[in-house]
Parts: sequence; structure tokens; C-alpha cells
Amino acid sequence: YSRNQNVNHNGQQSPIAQDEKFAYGTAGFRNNADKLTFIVFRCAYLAGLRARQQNQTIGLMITASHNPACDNGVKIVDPKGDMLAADWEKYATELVNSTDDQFPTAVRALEVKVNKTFAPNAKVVCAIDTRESGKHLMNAAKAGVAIFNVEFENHGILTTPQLHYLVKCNNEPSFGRPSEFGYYCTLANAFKKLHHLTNEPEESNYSNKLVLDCANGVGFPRFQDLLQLIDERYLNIEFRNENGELNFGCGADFVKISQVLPANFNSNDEKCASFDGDADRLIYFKPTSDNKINLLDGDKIAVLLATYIKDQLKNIETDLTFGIIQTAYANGSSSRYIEEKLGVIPEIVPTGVKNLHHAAIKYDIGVYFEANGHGTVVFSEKFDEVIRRNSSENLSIQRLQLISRVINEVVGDAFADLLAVEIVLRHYGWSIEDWNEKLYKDVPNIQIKVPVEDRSIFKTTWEETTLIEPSGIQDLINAEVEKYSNSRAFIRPSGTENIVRVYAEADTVEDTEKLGRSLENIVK
Ligand code: NG1
Ligand code: ZN
Repeated sequence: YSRNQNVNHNGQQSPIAQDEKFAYGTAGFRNNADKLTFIVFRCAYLAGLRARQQNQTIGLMITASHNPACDNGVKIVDPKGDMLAADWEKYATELVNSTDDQFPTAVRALEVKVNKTFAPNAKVVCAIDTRESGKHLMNAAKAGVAIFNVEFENHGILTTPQLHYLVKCNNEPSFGRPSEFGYYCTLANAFKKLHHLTNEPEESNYSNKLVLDCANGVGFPRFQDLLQLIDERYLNIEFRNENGELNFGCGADFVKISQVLPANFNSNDEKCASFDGDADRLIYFKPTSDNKINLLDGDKIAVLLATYIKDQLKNIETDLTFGIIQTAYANGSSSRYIEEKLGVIPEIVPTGVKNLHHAAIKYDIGVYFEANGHGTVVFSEKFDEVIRRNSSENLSIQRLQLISRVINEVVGDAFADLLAVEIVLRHYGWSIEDWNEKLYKDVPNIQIKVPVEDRSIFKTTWEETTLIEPSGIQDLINAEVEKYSNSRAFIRPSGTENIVRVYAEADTVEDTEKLGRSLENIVK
């Protein structure tokens, strides 16, 4: 499992140049699966070391989410089920970037730095998504963890959020049973109880029918497992894109970026939703007659859930703090609505779940969603005290107790978010059109992926909306943005793909497209 002896999942030699560099990005390491064997091995070793340092369970998730099937990736999950601490991301990058000759020395240096006393609770739990390369990489992970004799658990094919949940439950048994079945029971039981406490209005447009695009990924088998515990009376799901090519012409990322129908959908379909390849993202959409769609993305989900929670809070006397976290990719209309109608000033943080999560946990109730459909709601200890441990008959308190259980507060989870959205739609008696029209209307927006040779030359300010390097480019962007009214646009390097992302908003679809394309030409 060295750079020199790197072998891909087909058993072919795939040596990695000693000086090829990799970086632990927004979602760990991602690359063509052929390159990942030695990376997973080294990361697994690091996960073992982290487990010993913490004397707790650490997670290792092998997935490349919405990337094409030929890619794979690996990320480490910290004891609370959240993303790896930043200083350890640095260790990961250093370790992976060392040459074969340097590796043993790098390992020893790290072991000296990290206190690794007796750690009987150290354990690494590992899961893969449905990619062909997964099993081979699982073996590399097992070998990496074995360097330290740390206990290793192979959990097979799981969604990313399921693995995060397992890590958290291993370390905090009071949070839930640390098993796949425990996860299904927690979600399904809370959902069914909340269903009973939800009074659908007499004149309701809600329908429990949903057509679900599984991105040909892990969402299909695992959501079916969950539905074993939820009767069709509650939720009637028709699955599409179950076993074809992963993320190909389908899935949440495809639908969000291209804003067209995914494969195998048509304009007669009513309420539709897409998971991404590892089922941590969820978006909804309604086909329109011209084979396009009305998209209900992470921003729409955030506002829907926030509206419900705020409505319940109105019936309770409490001083719980409430926050909503977004990124620069949030649709301008959603941010304005949150401020004007929900009375909350949304906090804008850099892209990447960990940034949103860290900002959200400062509130008693913190709603965070990326526009791409990744997000959740987190709850504080004070919420536990005031709401969860309150045995009151107050219906709103009971609903908040249950919605906080339906939602997977450990991490953004497409399954949990889907259950929460369905409950809330039923509560208001809304069809997908009602949801789309009654809150706010998106301003036209476009996202373009521009392939570049070296994305590391692009540097932005903290909130990512201004380019600092290469110098001069931001002036060109500003000049373009000024040409259109109510416009906003920025360029930022992706942390997961070798591209820069262009984002633009303007008054009309045509102007948005023009603005986006002009920025694309600037970086090309
Ligand atoms: P990058 O490639 O850094 O933009 C993308 C998403 C993130 C996050 C990660 C991890 C956008 C604009 N970016 O990151 O939000 O989900 O992937 O999957 O959607
Ligand atoms: Zn994902």
C-alpha cells in the first residue's frame, strides 16, 4: 500500500509519482479510484491514531458522493459524528503527501506528537458507498488501521450520514443504538409518532406520494430498509434510478446544477425528489410542462423547516436562540425572506458542512443548509433541558421533541430530511407547488463548473465572494456584475473537483446566463 506499489481495484499496478500532491478538501480526499488505495491506507492509519488519542470510536467513510462512478474518496469522522478537526486535516494532508521514503519518519513524528497511551475504547468504524472500488478500498482501510492494532468494524454499504450516526452512538450510547437497525428505528419511530401529532388541515393539498431519484446509489437499498418500518399509509414512494450508472444524468447534484429533469423522469410526475450518490443531500423538484423543473433546493428546505419550528415556538414561552446558516450559494431571495419574514438574519459562512455546522451549534436551534441540499438542524443542551426533557402535554413541545428526533442532528441526512419535509408539508396541507409558491420565489441563478489546470491559484476572501488571486480578475468580475440590475456573482475554486465554480444571479434568466458565461470566459 505504498505510492510505488499502489494497485487499483482491478488488481492493476497504478503507481503514484512520489511528488504528486493531494489535499484533504471540503470532503476529505477525492480522486480517481485508481489513486485512492494508498491514500485510504494512510488515512486509515491516521484514523486509528485519532481513535487512540481520543480513546473513542472514529469513522472512516469511503465515498465520492456525487462524483462520477470512477472516482472515490475518503474522509474521517470525529467522535461526535462531526468532521475531522482542522489540525488533523493538516496531518492527513502531510501524511498522504509524504513520499514512500518519508512515510515511516512522518508516521513516527506524528506518533510522538500525539499522546497515544493505553486506549481500550479506540475503534474505527468504516463504510463504503456502492462504487465498484469500495470493497478493495475497505481492505486497504482495514490494513491501515491494523498498523496500530486498533479494533476495526466493517459496516459494508451505508449512507454517509448512517456512518456519522454510528460513530456518535458508539461514543454516546444515550444518543441511540449504535447499529444500522437502531438508526432506522430512531427515525421511523419519531416519524410515526409525529405523524400522529400532526393535524392535516381539512382543505389539504398534501399527497403522500413521492417519486424518488436515488442517483443509482446507496440511497436505494438503504431507504428501502428504512421503509420496512414505515407503512405505505404514511409515505408512498416510487423509486427511480435504482441500479444504473451512479450519478449519471441523475441525482441531487445533477438536478441542482443543470436544473433539468433527471433520467427516467417525465413531465407527468408530480412531487419528485433526488438523493445524491451517498444520500447526504436531498432536493425536491416539480416537472413543468416544457421538460424543465421547478427546483426546491436546500434553501427551500431550510426555510420550510425553519417556518415550522418557529411556528411551534410561538406557542411556548422560551428564550431559546434560533439561527439560520447559509453560504454564498444561497439564493438571494431565500436570505431576504429569512430576514424579512422569519425575522432572523442568516449567517453566511464559507462552503463546507463543517463551517455551517460549527456556526449552527452556537444557537439552541441552528438550521443549516447548503443550497445543494446538504443540511440539518442542530439542538443545544438547553434545548434538551427545556424541550426534550419536558413532559408537558403542550402539543408544540411534543412536536419539537419529535421533529428533533426525526432530523439527524449529527449531520445532513437525505433520509431524515425527507421525512421531516413530508411531515411539515402535511402539517400545512401543502402540495409541492404550494411549498414552491407560498414562501418566496427564487431569483434566476446559474452555476457553471469550469475545468482549470490548477485550481490552487485561485484564492478568495473568507466568505468566498471576492477573488484575491490571481490579481486583477476580481475587477473584471465587478465590471461584468455592474452591467446587470440586482445581480450578484462570484468565482471560487472547488474543494472537491479540479474546477472553479462560477455562480451568478440576476433579474432575468437571460441576464443570469449572460453574466455566468462572461465570468466563465474570464477564468477560461
Ligand atoms: P466544493 O467542490 O468545494 O464546492 C462541494 C459543494 C459543497 C459540499 C462539498 C462536499 C457546492 C457549491 N459545493 O464542494 O457544498 O457539499 O462538495 O460534498 O455545492
Ligand atoms: Zn453527498
